[in-house]
Amino acid sequence: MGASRGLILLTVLLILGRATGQLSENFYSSTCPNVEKIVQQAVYTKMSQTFITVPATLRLFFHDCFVEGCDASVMIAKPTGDAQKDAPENLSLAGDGFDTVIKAKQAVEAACPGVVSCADILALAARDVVVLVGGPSFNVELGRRDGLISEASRVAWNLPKPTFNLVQLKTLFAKNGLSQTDMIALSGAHTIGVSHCSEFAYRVYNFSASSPVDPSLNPNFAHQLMQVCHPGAGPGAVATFDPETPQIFDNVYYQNLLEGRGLLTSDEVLYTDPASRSTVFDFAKNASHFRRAFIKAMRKLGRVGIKTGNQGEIRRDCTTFNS
Ligand code: HEM
Ligand SMILES: *[C@@H]1O[C@H](CO)[C@@H](O)[C@H](O)[C@H]1NC(C)=O
Ligand SMILES: *[C@@H]1O[C@H](CO)[C@@H](O)[C@H](O)[C@H]1NC(C)=O
Ligand SMILES: CC(=O)N[C@H]1CO[C@H](CO)[C@@H](O)[C@@H]1O
Repeated sequence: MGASRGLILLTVLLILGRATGQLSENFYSSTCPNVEKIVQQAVYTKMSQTFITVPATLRLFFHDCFVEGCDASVMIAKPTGDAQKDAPENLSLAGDGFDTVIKAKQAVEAACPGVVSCADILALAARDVVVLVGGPSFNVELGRRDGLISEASRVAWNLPKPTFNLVQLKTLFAKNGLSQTDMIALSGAHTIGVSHCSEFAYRVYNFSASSPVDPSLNPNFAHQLMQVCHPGAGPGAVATFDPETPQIFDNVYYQNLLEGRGLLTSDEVLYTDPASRSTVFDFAKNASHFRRAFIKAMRKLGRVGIKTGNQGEIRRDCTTFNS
């Protein structure tokens, strides 16, 4: 193909891309050129106050994208108490994730008012927290608009449950355009952060089973979990997903699965099910394979259910709709 025909084709593709509502990495290059630096600075400041910023922000991005799409609908607070974040399935999203986005938005508004969506700020912040704890860096596509719907009642069937088996996990991720490999790579986010006992204690205290301890659990690990989640432990009791390196974004999560040290059923099943085992094994043995797959999956996650063009709005305050 001649160079000029190639150029015309490229131009046509670019125009079509815009028309069909695609994102682009340089979306704010003329309207808010420093947006990435501003968000990164706000994330860094927040993280130096509390480490919870890191897991909380990453998880918030996932929940935002899986319910209504990546449109900051998870950020909305309503006086009626029936916004997305109020659903029981928000599984106690830590307040520091919300606070990170609110602080970053304030800093961005001071430089370029009314231009950058909360959805894009959350996507940037999710990348930044991963980088801050040793995870892979990558370019974030931008141009999302903020959504106009946030309903608690629409959360339940859109988020995975910790009791899910491989087919259930695969089905839900496929509904969002994510492959089994994407799902396994994104589950690697469980290399940081914690879970409350309520999400997994049944794996060590199931008194209706002939053996109350899930046989796929490593016996020593099961013993630790029984101590953390003993029947007198309060509702605040938590266990780290990756007890080895809970504050480092590495592939130890997968190495733990090989040893029966997956905290949730939905973690361990990735290794116990022969249909996904080889990918877990690969990520456990080769950190760069995991990092590459995680980047690809995060960029795909960031395209789920996006609003572009004149859909939605650019919220002034991330926690309320413009009115
Ligand atoms: C594959 C299906 C998934 C299931 C069933 C699941 C479930 C859970 C559960 C039950 C918790 C504990 C919540 C609590 O007790 O406070 C949790 C925490 C967490 N999840 Fe997931 N998750 C999944 C995928 C993901 C994905 C794709 C990401 C991000 C890319 C993610 C990021 C996190 C993080 C960072 C935490 C720790 C939060 C904290 O320490 O505050 N998870 N997840
Ligand atoms: C407990 O074990 C029983 C018998 O194996 C099983 O049917 C049930 O689903 C288990 N409960 C939980 C919460 O996993
Ligand atoms: C990971 O895989 C790449 C090729 O995909 C290879 O070059 C590299 O040596 C592997 N690293 C380890 C630690 O096995
Ligand atoms: C951060 C946040 O809004 N968490 C809420 C999650 O849902 C429970 C009720 O199920 C609320 O009590 C939390 O405040």
